[in-house]
Amino acid sequence: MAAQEKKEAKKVRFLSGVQPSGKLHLGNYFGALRQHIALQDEGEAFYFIANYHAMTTVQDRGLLEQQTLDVALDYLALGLDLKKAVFFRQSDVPEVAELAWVLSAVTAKGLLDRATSYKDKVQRGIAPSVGLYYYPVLMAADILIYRSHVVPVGEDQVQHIEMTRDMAQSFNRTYKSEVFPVPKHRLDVGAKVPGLDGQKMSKSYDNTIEIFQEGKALRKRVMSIVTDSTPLEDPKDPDTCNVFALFQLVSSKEEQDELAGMYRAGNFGYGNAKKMLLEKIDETFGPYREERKRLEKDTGFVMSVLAEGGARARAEAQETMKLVREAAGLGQMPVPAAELLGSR
Ligand code: AQP
Repeated sequence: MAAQEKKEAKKVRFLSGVQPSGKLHLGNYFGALRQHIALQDEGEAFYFIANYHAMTTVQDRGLLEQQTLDVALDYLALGLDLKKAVFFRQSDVPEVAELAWVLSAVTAKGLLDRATSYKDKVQRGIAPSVGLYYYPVLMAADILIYRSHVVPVGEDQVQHIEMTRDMAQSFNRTYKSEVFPVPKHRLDVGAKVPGLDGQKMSKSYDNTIEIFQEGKALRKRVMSIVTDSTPLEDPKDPDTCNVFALFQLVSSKEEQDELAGMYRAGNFGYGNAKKMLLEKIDETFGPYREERKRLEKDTGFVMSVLAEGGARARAEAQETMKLVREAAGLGQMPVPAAELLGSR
């Protein structure tokens, strides 16, 4: 790449987040985290732990704190480089809630009514709170407050990015400004990873294989992947099998061709395919497990990383909010109350 092109590429800003709503799983990894970590070398990367979002389902203080720490440990163990990426907790940038309100005023209710993720979640029994309904507006604020260009996500989030584009354009149009770039989504190969039951792998569906599960617990999960009832001796179709879909994420093209051949030849049971999958999962994530265990003993370090990332992210967010306030006629950013009162 020529020096000038490299300089241009550096200007792209990536932003993404993951909810601390449970243990991260292969869907989160292959849909999101893997590309987050790869993209830290391609531009400016901002990644956050979406603890405000998780409040719609996690309403226990200790659990939210623990799961937030777990997400941080996962990212760091998997190779997030703090010299390259800004990594922080969503709640360390409270300005994002202010921007969500501003955006809600220029967003048609009908846009949110069309959100399929909200409908799916409610159908699955998650309480239909105002917060859950409002999720796409807060997510748009998460993206726009850093004036991000590209949002690396899994397929389930694409509709929310489309909504973010609408909200950015609506704000710019309403206030005759160009405060927000209109961001795009980015998908990886694992854009829709199936769970044990063949539906989208999801923390809230109890159908996950966790990234850092190992030993007996991992084996139990892999062995419980749902397959059809084709008899052992009959040929099988790899393209409709959940085990094969997951195997494709952790293996080479040659290994996939070999396993597909075994399926089609018959006299090969799903149990054997599951064992091969288990081996590949161990091979893929084994090297990161030791690093995670090491970091678990140093949570002070992890918390300090988040605090520093939060300060860097907040500085950026406050710059955007100055522009937003000016464009919308909301006045200047308020001086901290203690500072103001102290000077009287
Ligand atoms: N099955 C999946 N395949 C591909 N990508 C996925 N992602 C989630 N599941 C899959 C991507 O992971 C990122 C973080 O997701 P999230 O935690 O913010 O929320 P989510 O999409 O709602 O993930 P879950 O696991 O389904 O969480 P719950 O059950 O709490 O709602 C996103 O980029 C997402 O696309």
